[in-house]
Amino acid sequence: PVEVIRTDYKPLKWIVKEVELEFRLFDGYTVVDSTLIIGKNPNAADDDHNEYEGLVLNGDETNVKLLSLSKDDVNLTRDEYDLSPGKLIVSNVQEGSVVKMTVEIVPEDNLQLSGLYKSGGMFCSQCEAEGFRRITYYPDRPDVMATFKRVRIEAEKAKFPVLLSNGNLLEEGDCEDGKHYAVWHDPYPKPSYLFALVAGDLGCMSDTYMTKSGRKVDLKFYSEHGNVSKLRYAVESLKRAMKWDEDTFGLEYDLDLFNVVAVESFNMGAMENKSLNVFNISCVLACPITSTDANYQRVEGIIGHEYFHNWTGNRVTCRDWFQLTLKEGLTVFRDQQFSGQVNNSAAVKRIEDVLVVRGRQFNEDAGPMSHPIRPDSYVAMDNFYTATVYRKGAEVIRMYDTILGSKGFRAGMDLYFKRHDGQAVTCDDFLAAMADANNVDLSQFARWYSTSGTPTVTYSSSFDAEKGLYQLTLSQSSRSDEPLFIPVAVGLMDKESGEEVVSTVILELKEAKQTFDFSDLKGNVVPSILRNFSAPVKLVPASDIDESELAFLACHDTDGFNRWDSAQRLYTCAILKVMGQEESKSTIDLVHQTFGKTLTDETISDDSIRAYALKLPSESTLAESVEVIDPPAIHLARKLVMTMIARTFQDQLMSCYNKLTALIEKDGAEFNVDGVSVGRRRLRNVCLAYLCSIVDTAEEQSTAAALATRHFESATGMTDKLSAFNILVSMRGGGEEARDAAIKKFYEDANGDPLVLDKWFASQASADLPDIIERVKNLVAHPDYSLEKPNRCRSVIMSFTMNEAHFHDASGKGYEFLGEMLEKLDKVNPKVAARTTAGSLIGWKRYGDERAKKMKIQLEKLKALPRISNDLSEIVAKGLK
Ligand code: HT7
Ligand code: ZN
Repeated sequence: PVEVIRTDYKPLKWIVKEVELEFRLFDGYTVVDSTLIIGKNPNAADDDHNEYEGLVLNGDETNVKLLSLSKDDVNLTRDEYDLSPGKLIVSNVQEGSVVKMTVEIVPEDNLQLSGLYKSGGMFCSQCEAEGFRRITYYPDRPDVMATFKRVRIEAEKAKFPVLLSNGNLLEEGDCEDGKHYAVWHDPYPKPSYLFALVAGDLGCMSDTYMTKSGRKVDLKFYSEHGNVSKLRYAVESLKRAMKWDEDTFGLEYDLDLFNVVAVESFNMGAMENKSLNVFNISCVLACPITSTDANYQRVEGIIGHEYFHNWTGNRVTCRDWFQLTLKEGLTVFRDQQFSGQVNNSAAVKRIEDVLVVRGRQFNEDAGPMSHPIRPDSYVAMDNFYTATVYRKGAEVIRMYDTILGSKGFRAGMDLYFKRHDGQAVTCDDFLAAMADANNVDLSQFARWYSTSGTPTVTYSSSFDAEKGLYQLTLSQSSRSDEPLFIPVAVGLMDKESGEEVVSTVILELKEAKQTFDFSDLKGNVVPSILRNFSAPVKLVPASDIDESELAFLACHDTDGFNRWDSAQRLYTCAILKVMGQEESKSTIDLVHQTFGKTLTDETISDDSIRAYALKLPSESTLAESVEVIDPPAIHLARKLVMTMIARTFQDQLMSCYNKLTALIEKDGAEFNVDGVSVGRRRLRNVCLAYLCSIVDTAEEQSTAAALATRHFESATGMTDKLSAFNILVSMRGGGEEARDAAIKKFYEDANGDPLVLDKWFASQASADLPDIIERVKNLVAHPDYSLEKPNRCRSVIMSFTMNEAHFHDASGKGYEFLGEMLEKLDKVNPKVAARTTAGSLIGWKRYGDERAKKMKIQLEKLKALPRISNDLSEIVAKGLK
């Protein structure tokens, strides 16, 4: 495997200016003809030391069979071009040379789902990052932006009535032998990774959107015929996203047609191909019976995300793949803002996003896959579509917004588009636009792009009552040799009254240590630091944590995010003390005070906020707070604290549950995903989880099982049904019968729906049962299980690896099972195998010697596989370092 190094970037000497493609889709194979108009790269100076003189085309020879090649209408013989693994070099090209070729591919055999492949009966493509080279030979890199002048698709009409590609439909018609064709033209030059093709027998939901400058855009959403009605929410989400981007950034859609296609077999969530977005069905289909509120939110967020890429990614793209965060970090930030501003409360959305950063990105950054948001090297680019590039990348963009203010940020965005529309650029170009538009020096801020790891900000304070002076000292430590520019949002709360006396200010922490003064205070204060999670850092006190301050903020903070966060930190203290068998009475008392106040405080108007503030931190979040992770111990301690709280507040929880049930029933049958309805369901389900955690005796088990069963059976939508199911699958003793009945019923109700079956598998793989490994083995032997469907694979294997207490069973059986699965999966879909490994085995160093040894054995076994893929071998090699 070849390692690509960021600083080795060189522009190509020869590029493609225009391209024509013809796809003839046969049963069992596809023929692809291409015509490339070649030009000299204006971005390559004559003295650039290009590696090659000729036209360099990438191609995956294991997937693409070259049938013929010509230059300027003269067939080239084998000695007139250089074909080596991964590359085809055509020499003696000039400005305007015409290179033509014909290749054959077999989409039916393409189980990696990169390039052109089949999902069910339909053809679809996935070209990012380097899939186009699995379709034909081409300069498959993002800095080659060509006009795709004509893309002709020909296929059997009865089986593939819908033929789609990027841009506008130029022509369509019938051919002989029951075939038909369509010709597409995309006026916007684009890199090959944004090319897409779809052919299938699909149903369509159509709508229109009028842009603010009066362009009428046809919106066409395609799926299997039976699922068309489930596209409505995605269509409405798209219209909201189009409007939001116009209102917020002045960005309009630039073609008359926008297509979206739902595909079952897909490696990731969705893909922003120009005017032809392709979506995993899990991110586009939604209906109350099959989708949870979280599913609806995901549809809205990802529809927004892919649409926003039209400007941040497509119109302005990346020069090379090291710049991936340029488009992904920025677009995630944009989709987060969109979701927070449309429908949902901004604080709730912020909590949800920070949970992902802390739960996944911090963990990634603490392990062997740690990398800066702009990585320095890669072997398989697909391994770098990471939480760091996406989520930490979005936090970095958010910091520009925090530092410059929303007006300054908008000015920076405007300048970025003015300078770079139609170009392939770098993260430095983005930073320069932000700096120049605001006339500020952001050179220190640039360190965020090259620094891996999670920085720590330490705080201490003093108060001089006589002077009314409060001094807050912040210091930073990170892997950067020089200090980072960290915006720290701070507010001050009066200790006596609980009122906010200093509202949010942004402190610019630019040195290793800085003291900030707050004067004219009437009394001592409690600081609320890092409000709204203003920087992706760990915040720690210089001395022992003050639990009563946490309880104070959890009850009084006016910043919704920090109020929630303080409660989380307090719960964490309690759980860790229980785990370490330390004296915990005073902490538990504070937890009870906080929980009781949160449950009943009438000033909390949003039930989602209340629900999140009542929930204990997840096991993976708790793992971030310990040196050596012992998952069963974390699991047990969390469970003990949960049950303790549930017993203390059993009556209040039950009455809250009943009150919400009455409100929900009063609303009647109509299903809504507005903030109020979602909040009610969320809070009611949190109450249910607490109530059902009281299961120490057989009698309590049957009581809990009866409550969960009632919830399950009376559920009118998937949110409630799945919440109850997730509880029922772990029932033991007096709850076993209810558990088995629910498993049977959920399966029957699914009636073969793949997204519901995924939930059925995932929930069982996440169960807290002593024989879980045997159960998971049975799940992978189930007739509905398939390694060839990434969603199904994730629902069992990834869910099991996230079932930390059992996956990390001291016997090592969980690791052995995973090792066997990965060996099989790597032969089918190496990209999913690599992702699963990155998310599970490679963090072994943090799990203590005994577990580490056993996890490592599995990595060694994978390393020794005779035909391990590049994708997996990169992760395994990093994991073993
Ligand atoms: N830009 C898209 C990335 C993507 C992808 C990457 C590698 C392999 C398969 C893939 N499918 C989609 C998705 C996005 O961030 O919008
Ligand atoms: Zn994206």
